[in-house]
Amino acid sequence: MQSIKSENNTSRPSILLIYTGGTIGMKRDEESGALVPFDFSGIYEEFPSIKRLHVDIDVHTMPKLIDSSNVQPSDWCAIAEVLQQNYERYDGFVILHGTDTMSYTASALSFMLENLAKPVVFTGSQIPIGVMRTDGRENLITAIEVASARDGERPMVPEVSLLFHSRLLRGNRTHKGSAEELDAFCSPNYPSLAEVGVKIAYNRSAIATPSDSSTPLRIATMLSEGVAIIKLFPGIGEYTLRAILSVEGLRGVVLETYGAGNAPTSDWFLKLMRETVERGVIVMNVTQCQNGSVEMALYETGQRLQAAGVLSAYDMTTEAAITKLMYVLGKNLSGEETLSLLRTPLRGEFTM
Ligand code: ASN
Repeated sequence: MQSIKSENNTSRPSILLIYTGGTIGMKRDEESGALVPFDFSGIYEEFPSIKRLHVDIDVHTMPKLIDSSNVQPSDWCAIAEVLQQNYERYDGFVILHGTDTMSYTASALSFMLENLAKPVVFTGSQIPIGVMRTDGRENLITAIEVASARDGERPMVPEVSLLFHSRLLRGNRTHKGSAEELDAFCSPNYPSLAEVGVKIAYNRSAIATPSDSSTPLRIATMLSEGVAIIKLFPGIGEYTLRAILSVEGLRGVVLETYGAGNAPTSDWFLKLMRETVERGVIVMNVTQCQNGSVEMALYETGQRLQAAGVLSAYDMTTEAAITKLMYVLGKNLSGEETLSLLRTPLRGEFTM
């Protein structure tokens, strides 16, 4: 653990920075020209101004730095364990993560961290830290400010959030919407937790009320395998869909449907959905639209799906739906208890 001590010695919040990889900590490899991760201690040299923040920061570098396209549920568990081991010692946590899958990791962690009462802020960058025009510097510094911000006696943002460019968003509401823009993340169905301008303007009514801080943090590291995402398209074939849905060990599916949760009404399709649900596989209905909610009662095409036993995911992102499935199925509860957790917003991940 590397310590970066603030120059100001009055009572300061303490932050643990957890570095997992991604562009924010990358430099160009001289030989191949590709971006490769470097040791995070190099970032401290890039940002001497961090010393001037009114915060004490320790750095935890994950043993294997990764491009986030390689992230696995085992990495989410490793991050959760670092958080649990250090939970009591710090006021807040900043997780530096690649942007490509940051919304999946932020969503997964939002579920896995039970009784969370402290800020866990994800951030990263589109331009490597070593490049002059990097967006990483602002993102990192603002994330540290957010993680250490207080609202009287309590942390300002006691939940899993994602800070990028000019907005602080609820982690499990985010989606990486742009491969090029610096404003890369959106929160299609939930307002920003804060807008970052000259000041950081917190939207208090959108921020979660903290869990009881006397209840210890629990981490859920049993995440179910056997889940899949299926995106419908006109022409999707029975043979293909049947093959996917009959995979051995399948326990849950996120079905990306059209509009307000609509799907074909052909006999083979509805029969296949019914058979799948009757086999005990959970099918969650998420819309392919950029924003808005599933409302299966609206059209016959949605009603038929509902009658086949498909569950509404309301306005959840695909990232939140698939990670919630992994988390809830990982608990190995009864069918009824599983359905009840899936139908309940656990961390503000959907609005009914
Ligand atoms: N490929 C990188 C990653 O997700 C992209 C980034 O961080 N901007 O790790």
